[in-house]
Amino acid sequence: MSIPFISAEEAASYIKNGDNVGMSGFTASGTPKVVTVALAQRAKELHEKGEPFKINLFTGASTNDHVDGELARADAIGIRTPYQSHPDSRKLANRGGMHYFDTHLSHVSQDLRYGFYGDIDVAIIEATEMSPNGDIILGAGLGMAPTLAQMAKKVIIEYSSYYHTSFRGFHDNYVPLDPPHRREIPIYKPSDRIGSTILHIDPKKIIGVVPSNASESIKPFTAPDEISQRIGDNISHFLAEQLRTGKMPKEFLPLQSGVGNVANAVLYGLGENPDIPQFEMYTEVIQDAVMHLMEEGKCKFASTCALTFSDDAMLHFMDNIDFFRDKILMRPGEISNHPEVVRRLGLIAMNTALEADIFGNVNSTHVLGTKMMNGIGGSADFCRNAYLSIFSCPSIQKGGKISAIVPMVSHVDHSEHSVKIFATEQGVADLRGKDPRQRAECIIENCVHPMYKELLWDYLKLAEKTGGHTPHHLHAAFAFHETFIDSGDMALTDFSKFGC
Ligand code: 0RQ
Repeated sequence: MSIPFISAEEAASYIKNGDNVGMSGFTASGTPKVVTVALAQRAKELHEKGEPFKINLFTGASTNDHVDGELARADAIGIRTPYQSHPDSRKLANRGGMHYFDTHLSHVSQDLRYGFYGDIDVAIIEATEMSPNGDIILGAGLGMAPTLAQMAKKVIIEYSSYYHTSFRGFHDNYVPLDPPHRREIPIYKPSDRIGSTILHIDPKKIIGVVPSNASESIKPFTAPDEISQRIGDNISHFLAEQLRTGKMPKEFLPLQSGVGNVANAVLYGLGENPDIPQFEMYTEVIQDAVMHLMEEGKCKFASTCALTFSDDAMLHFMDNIDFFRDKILMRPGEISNHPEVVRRLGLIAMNTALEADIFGNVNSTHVLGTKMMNGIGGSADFCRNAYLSIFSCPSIQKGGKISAIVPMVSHVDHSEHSVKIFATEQGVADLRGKDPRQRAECIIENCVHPMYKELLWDYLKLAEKTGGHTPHHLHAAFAFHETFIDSGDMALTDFSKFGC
């Protein structure tokens, strides 16, 4: 059966108002890059004629400007899940212009198969190789592609010729059976392959193939700043201490690391610490740092959902692809983040907070409790089930007008029950085995910026007057946030008006 080449505009014309559209990829990597631009244009033209046009958008994680950016600017998104990080999409969510529900990345494929969100009308899947019988080789990120290939009623292939060497052999396509037939996910070490290098799509469902030559458009990471470096050093010293004191197996354990500059700096910190042995990763994204650590021999293997390399790093990867062939496996997000595997392998999970409270509850998503930043992503898939869950962030933001440690978080993503270690550039709080009062003392002493230490001791004293197992003074618990809203500076908080 021959599958026709079609234009991006023709492909977009098959997508109808209200369709559930699923897309391959995870972060910018492996996501569509041309059909979505034509789709946004179609939406704008229909809107100009007064006709409604919005799709419901399901992806593996965040995407790129070609997906979230273009479609948000065209006001063409009805429902959005599970994660976004584009400024235009963030704005749309925060003004209530789309129904964004932020959910665990490991859940979304199975929730689709369970029928929670209806059918997938159209899937757009990036392929880097393809045969007429519908066998494809995916690109730099899988996301939900295997589930979409099974479920979608119609499929559009974006055929990328950007990569000059083959990705064949890097993917591990696998879809678990659903309850009550689910079996164990048979991954016992990060390098275990359980699925197929090829993704098969029924050729009868494929509407057409759209050529593309676009890169992932990922900007280079900035060199780690001093604060990120100090956070990285604090975490690597802490982990070396865990090894020395036998709280971690001497072989060390696989690492998971979130995205962003702090996460990149933490990995560099681990790479440079001579007391940290060679390690493996079981994670959802690998960034530039991991590629360098592999070349230096520090990182032996990485299981991931995507290669989130900057464009320059991706070219370097492609030029040296044979070196990486036995060191990287890309899996669907459902498997890269699977709680069963995370618990079995005993991961060291390292993720980032926007704010934490003195008891160790973490807010990773909502600025001042209301404004969505990105979403929970895969952070909870890992942190809840890890051997050691570490959260970190700079102790202050906006030149000190915001303390990242507050009396009570304004939104909870990761509760005190899941957060074992908290780190800032000031130091590390080991919360294991501590009751709420001890946790508060440990966090204030080790992690809070000197500008805010006395204020938080004052709050704890005030809260002690109310008592309880977790001491809080509910009238004063959001005084930091309220002071910031009123005056633009949390440091001006005055607890004396509450009787401190
Ligand atoms: O603002 O952009 O105006 O400078 O928030 O802060 O310190 O640069 O942090 O880029 O590492 O992102 C939690 C958002 C951290 C991210 C979060 C302001 C700050 C700055 C960004 P500017 P930083 P990062 C794997 C795992 C959840 C998902 C996850 C995230 C901007 O790590 O989305 O973990 N995590 N996924 O000034 C007000 C505060 C603030 C604040 C920071 N307390 N109040 N503003 N900012 N703290 C990835 C996947 O799942 C794919």
